[in-house]
Amino acid sequence: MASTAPFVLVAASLLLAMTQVATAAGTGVTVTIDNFTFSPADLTIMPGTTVTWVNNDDIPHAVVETNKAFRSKALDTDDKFSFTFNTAGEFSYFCSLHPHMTGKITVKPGAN
Ligand SMILES: [Cu+2]
Repeated sequence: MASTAPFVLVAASLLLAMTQVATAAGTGVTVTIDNFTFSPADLTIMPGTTVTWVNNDDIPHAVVETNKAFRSKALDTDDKFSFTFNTAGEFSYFCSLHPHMTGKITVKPGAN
């Protein structure tokens, strides 16, 4: 079935592109807060990556890790909060002002 090959190729390169964005080492990744939602809500990064949350909503939000690994102040519109993840693991977080807002950062074990 040669006709399925182009679709498989597109799907594979799309997957590769997504993976590269999410796992770039030693760089910065942005999580936007918009309409009471963290985006992306589920993010996988390499150790050493700095994640910056940006509040695009017109009401305050705060980013708090479940086990207190990090905690932002209340972020007004356009305020930012950054945290550098140096250790592998899973970090679940929520908005302390709206606890139904949740997200997760997964830090992969280092390649070295
Ligand atoms: Cu909030």
